[in-house]
Amino acid sequence: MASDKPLVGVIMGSTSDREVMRGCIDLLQELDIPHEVRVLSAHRTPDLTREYAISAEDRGIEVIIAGAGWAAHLAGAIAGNTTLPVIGVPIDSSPLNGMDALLATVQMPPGIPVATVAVGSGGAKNAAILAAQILALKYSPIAENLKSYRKGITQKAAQKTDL
Ligand code: RP5
Repeated sequence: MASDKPLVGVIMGSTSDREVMRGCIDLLQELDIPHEVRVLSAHRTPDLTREYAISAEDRGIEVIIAGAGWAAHLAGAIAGNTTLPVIGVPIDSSPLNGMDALLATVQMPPGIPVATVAVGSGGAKNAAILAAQILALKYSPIAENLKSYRKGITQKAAQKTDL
């Protein structure tokens, strides 16, 4: 992209979520989407989380991706404080293997949606692609990168049809 100003805010509840969210960050990089990464927690740093959500739009952020495990209120807490699209990644860091995070992230009350992707690292990657698809409506270089990426995975899958 011509500008390096972050369009996507990637936040996660703990530094321990970093490995799962790595795929998301790598894909944003691969698709050449300017982004920023922060560790924020709905429970441990509620004031900072609210401040991040409230200020994101004015700082030029257009999509927020929030990954959290256990009682994962991070994406919902962000969504309640901004009208930017929020994508939630339920992280499989608890003894319930992310089922708790999935329900906490996806079951938002009417009016405050969180676009929830799959649990764990697959979901983290899809969060980056979904963010790219939202941004591609406005930024043609991102639309082009997305098309090449899709072509790549289609070709790779097609090569694997003979066992
Ligand atoms: C959540 O609690 C975080 O998103 C993380 O998945 C989980 C555990 O955090 P740590 O105790 O490892 O910092 O808030």
